[in-house]
Amino acid sequence: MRQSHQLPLLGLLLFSLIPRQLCEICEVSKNNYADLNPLINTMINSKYTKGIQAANVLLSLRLGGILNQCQEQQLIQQVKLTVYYKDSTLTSGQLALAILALGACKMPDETSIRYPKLVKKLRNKFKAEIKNMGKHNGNPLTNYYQLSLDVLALCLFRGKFSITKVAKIFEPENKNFYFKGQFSVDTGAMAVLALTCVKNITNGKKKTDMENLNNINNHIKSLIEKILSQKKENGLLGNIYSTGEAMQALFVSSDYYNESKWDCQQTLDTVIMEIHKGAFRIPTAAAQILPALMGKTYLNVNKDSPCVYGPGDFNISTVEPITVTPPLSPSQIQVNYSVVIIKETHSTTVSVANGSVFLDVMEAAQEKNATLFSFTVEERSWGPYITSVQGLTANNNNRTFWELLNNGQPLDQGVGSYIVHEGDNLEVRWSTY
Ligand code: CBY
Repeated sequence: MRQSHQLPLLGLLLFSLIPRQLCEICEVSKNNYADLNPLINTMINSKYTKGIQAANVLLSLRLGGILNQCQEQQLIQQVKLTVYYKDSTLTSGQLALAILALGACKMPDETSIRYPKLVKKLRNKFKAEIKNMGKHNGNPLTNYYQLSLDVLALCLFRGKFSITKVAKIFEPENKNFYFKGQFSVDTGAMAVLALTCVKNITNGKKKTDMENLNNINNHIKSLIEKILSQKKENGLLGNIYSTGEAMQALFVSSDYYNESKWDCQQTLDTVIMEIHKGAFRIPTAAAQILPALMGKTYLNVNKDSPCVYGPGDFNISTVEPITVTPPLSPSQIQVNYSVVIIKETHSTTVSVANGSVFLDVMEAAQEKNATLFSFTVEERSWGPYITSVQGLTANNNNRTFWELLNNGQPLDQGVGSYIVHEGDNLEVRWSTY
């Protein structure tokens, strides 16, 4: 009799001792905020936060409540300059990101940002994306990651857009969710955030709204399934660089999957390990992972909610970010490099200093033979991006790009960050995505 009374109590005690492994939002606990310092240092101290990169960084640090007002002012100034002076050259997603960053929260004496004007500009850029899809076989000017940022910003800042059109564009089987047949977790995650915002502001009173809501719900469910199907054994979602945004998507859509399908803590532990290995040395990479680690998502952007200022729990050093690269030994290494255009291959072997990146190899090859190995490069938010080789230029209208490979495998880093090793077989290949 007494025993049967004790059993439920024992059960309760055991249950409370089980660590909460499965959760809707898991985040780094305040005691462990030191784990985030490398990310914050990379963002705050980077001399390389140029142009629109500052928007990524500002958005992230504001969501985390990490900046002090002086640091915030500096970044805001940089974003404003980019928006006002580079306006016509900004892509739709870059403008969307700038709006999200500027309006992430409300500063005590905020007056000067004219959101309606910015939002109208974004609407026009979004329209141009759709128009391009009509003209060029369903291919937008940029890509679906940026169209998702557009819809997210339009939705959060009360811009006009057609919900019916959004429901139609973001059909999960659309080719723009895939690169070379592989589902893009980054793109899917951003689309889930955008669609969730649209869902939240749509009331199902009218019949068309009901239909749209139904479609949007189905899209979110299917995108979440696709994201979870890209979960790796160590808990990463897609690769290390898509995991932060995928976590955000999973946070806001916990009604759409069974909690046994995702062990958030495992994902978090792997990401923390990667932080210490130096995986997030690019400011944009650090900016994209941080919000999720602090339990925040881009849906927390709210231009009417007061900004939170730090540093509270952070101990930010003003010294340079620690570089984890081993001290460069003066020795040279040999690597093979090829340019592949359909069936034509041009190869060479070059010698570069130990610790060099892919771009150094391309430069060395170009110096050896400017006809075969000439190339052009453009600065993007993740660093240098190869736009043309041998005068042949990548083009979004026909989904062509210069793919980077080593030993036949596509790289998950760009030319400015992939560190080459002795004997690598590097390749830039004319490809379609
Ligand atoms: N941002 C964007 O518009 C980019 C969106 C994005 C989905 C992005 C990844 C994800 C992100 N979080 O930002 C993206 N890449 C796209 C859309 C593209 C295509 C660009 C053309 C277009 N339609 O807009 C394309 C051509 C398919 C592409 N990425 C190519 C490449 C290769 C670049 C090679 C080159 N020519 O220089 C490369 C290196 C893959 C390869 N092996 O060739 C590549 N991308 C990589 C590795 C990445 C990751 C970068 C990781 C890193 N550490 O540098 C990426 C985060 C990203 C940037 N691409 Co793309 C994806 C990942 O690995 N998780 C919005 C804007 C406002 O900033």
